[in-house]
Amino acid sequence: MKLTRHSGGPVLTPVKHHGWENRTVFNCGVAQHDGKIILLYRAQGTHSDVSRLGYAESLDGIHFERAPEPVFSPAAPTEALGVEDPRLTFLEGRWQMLYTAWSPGNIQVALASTEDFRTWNRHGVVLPGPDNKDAALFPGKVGGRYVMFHRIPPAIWLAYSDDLLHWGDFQRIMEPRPGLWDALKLGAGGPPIETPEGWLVIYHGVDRDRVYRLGVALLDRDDPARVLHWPEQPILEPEEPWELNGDVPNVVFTCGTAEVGDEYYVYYGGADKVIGLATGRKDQLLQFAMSG
Ligand code: BMA
Repeated sequence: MKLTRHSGGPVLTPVKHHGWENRTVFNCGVAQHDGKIILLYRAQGTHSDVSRLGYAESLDGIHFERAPEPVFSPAAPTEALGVEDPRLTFLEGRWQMLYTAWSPGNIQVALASTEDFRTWNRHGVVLPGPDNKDAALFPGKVGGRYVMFHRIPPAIWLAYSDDLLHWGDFQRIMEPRPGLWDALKLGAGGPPIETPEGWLVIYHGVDRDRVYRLGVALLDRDDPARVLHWPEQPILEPEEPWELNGDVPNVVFTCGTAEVGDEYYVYYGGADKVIGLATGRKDQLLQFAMSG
């Protein structure tokens, strides 16, 4: 099974007259809020490598209106080099955003929360570096605790918490698979999706040629450290010109999925420069996940 690309090409591209997003717009967290699909996306201008987060909203998931200014920018020494790759989960009555906080020599996981995507409570670094990223919160407690994915190279890990701020009980759950397309390193995509069969994870894998592809796995509902199914084939790989060439070549990279009717809408960065959309029937993706 492969995801199907939206036929109109990327749904979001850099804007020439916005200095903060005239070079790249890519990896985006996804929220479904007030009948809209909202993307909080990573953006860079040509004047610096620092990433900020832009806001775009849509009624149909395809045509987006964007805010003229970033809605979240670096505001602490821990994120002096940029705020990157947000993942959004609704918990405790607010949108919780885990993101990569980048500062010299340190890549850490930070948390901020919001009700309106404009005003933020910044909770600071929740997982220290020197190299920890690709963090996403599960959409509910499991066994009475909050759970998150994170990535200490090269594997996907879980961490648990009672209050979203203090994390522990770290568990390494998905390792690179020698000889396959995810042989070098892995990272979770967006929050896992709850299904009757378990937690559906869409993740990225990197091979020795540094090609980024997307794949799926299914985790046990009650003990997500148990990987139940893990097919060998990817569900999306760079093929389009704007996935093969951009700011970083050969990359498809997701931070979130929306559920629209009987389909998943997977939003992803193409070559670290534009945002694409690929969709798949829910039943087919779950069946594929369980085939591995
Ligand atoms: C990863 C992250 C992503 C990026 C990818 C490909 O390490 O930094 O934000 O999309 O590399 O460059």
